[in-house]
Amino acid sequence: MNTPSDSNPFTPDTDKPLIGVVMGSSSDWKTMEHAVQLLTHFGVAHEARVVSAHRMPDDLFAYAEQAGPRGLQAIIAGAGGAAHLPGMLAAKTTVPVLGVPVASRHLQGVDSLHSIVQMPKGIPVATFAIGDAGAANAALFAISMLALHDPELATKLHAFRAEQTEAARAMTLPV
Ligand code: RP5
Repeated sequence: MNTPSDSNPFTPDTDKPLIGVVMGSSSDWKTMEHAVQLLTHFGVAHEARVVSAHRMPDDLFAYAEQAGPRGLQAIIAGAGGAAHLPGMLAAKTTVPVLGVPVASRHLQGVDSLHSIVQMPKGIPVATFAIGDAGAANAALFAISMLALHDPELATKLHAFRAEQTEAARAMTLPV
């Protein structure tokens, strides 16, 4: 069976990634890099790679089957259009799957959102907003889950929230 490709141009695998970031195509990177940037910012061990549900289904199954044994705590999966990647990962692993709908060319990601969010009862995918905000929030959600058992990470997360609050309070309007 094929294993997930390690020849893609994205972040190099760490020795022991806690979070897997996968996407259906390199064209999803502009969206999914927002998740990777936050994981990097918080110092969370992660990996990022292309795992296409339709173009490399054997790799998808292998990735999902190996996710638990490899120690992944969550998988952030982004895809656009007929976005089956998050749901099929969730079908093959009990590692939490966080789905990110990528904006599609013709339907602006509404198709992606519906494809990811409308899972059948029994196979959950936590679904986030379409686009950059969804990718960033999926990473923050994964970080929140890890922070439950990592006080140092929890402190960083509180500081991040406090910075955001201060930035919002400092906002001015042109009137
Ligand atoms: C999906 O098809 C991918 O997640 C991507 O959003 C979309 C288009 O892929 P490309 O044709 O740009 O490779 O599988």
